[in-house]
Amino acid sequence: MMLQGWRWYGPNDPVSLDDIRQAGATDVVTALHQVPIGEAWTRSAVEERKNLIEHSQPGRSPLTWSVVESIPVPDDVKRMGGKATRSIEAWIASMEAIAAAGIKIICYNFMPVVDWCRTDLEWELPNGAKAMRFDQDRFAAFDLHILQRPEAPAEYSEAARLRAKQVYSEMTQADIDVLITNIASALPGSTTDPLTIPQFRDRLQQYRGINSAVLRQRLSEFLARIAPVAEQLGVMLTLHPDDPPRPLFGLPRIASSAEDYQALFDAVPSKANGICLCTGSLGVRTENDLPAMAKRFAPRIGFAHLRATKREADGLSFFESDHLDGDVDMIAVLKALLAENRTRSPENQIVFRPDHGHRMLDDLADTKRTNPGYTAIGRLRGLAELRGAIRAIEHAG
Ligand code: DNO
Repeated sequence: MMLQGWRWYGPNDPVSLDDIRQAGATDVVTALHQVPIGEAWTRSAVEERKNLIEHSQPGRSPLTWSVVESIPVPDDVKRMGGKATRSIEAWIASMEAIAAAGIKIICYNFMPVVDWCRTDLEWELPNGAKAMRFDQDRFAAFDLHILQRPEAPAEYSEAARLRAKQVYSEMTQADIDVLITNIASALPGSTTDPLTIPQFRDRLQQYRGINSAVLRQRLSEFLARIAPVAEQLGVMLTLHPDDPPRPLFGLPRIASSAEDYQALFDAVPSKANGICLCTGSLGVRTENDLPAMAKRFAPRIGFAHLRATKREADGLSFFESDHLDGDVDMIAVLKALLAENRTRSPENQIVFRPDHGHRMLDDLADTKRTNPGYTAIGRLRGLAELRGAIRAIEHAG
């Protein structure tokens, strides 16, 4: 049985631990979100959070904190690699604190400047629920007209520039402010700093000369430091794919395809070097065959985000669909993960979580505080669909 996980943002999350239990999840995925990026997590802070999750309500169905998502990788590591000594040492100290508490899976990403990126957080679906969306024209409007990145015009076709101009001309100041917040201010759970537009421009400047080969090298240097320690501690490091899986703002992204992951595993063969199989992120790229990737990288999968996205007509825009109804063949992915699990011992089973649920039913109330994509009800629907599919596959043998 795959372990059913649920991302929890900690004591301030409007979704409670009992909500998680009622959704049927057993494994909590969380981080010490209150610790500033680059600072080491202490053993006592990790222990305290673990106690809160596992022992705060005696008699309740047990929950286990099994995955840390994420220890943020500070910006200087992406720019300087192995030379960012202090940041790497702090990262290792956090990993040691986590391992000391018995947590064995760590999710991280290596996206420069912006973590996951959406233009719309409340896009209405035909059934009245709200989904997150990446609209390529709105994104280009931000890049060309709000950020006004000097190299941007040369990177879009003339038709794309015209569409972006049109979209921008129809935006009110309030629309512009929302777009800036969505893209630059770091969405919940992000591992990058919130930035103002001037800070954003400044950050991009600092990445001059960092192409994909250099960024790959930086990631290898980082892993060369952390993987041996992880191996010793019995920790699996799972690299989350780029979201969306392509370069943004002229910045390289290097965890977007099967070739990217193959290059990573070739560069650092350590068995601690793993993947967080995020079907929603990778699924945005047409050539990513997710069932094939799940099979090819099976032994390296420590953790999975089983959500689905649906590409729109332009091939670049997409929205978050229902978990079983996106572009990805979710049933085939589940079959591959279940086959891998059968080869593993009970303590090494893959943890998966539903992801980016819709805002729906009672969560639509104006008074309801919800984190974008992390509503209780939308994710409960996603998890229930996945669980049903898993049971059916297992039953069919
Ligand atoms: C968004 C998430 C990301 C993810 C990090 C992993 O919903 O998938 O914030 O946690 O990129 O490090």
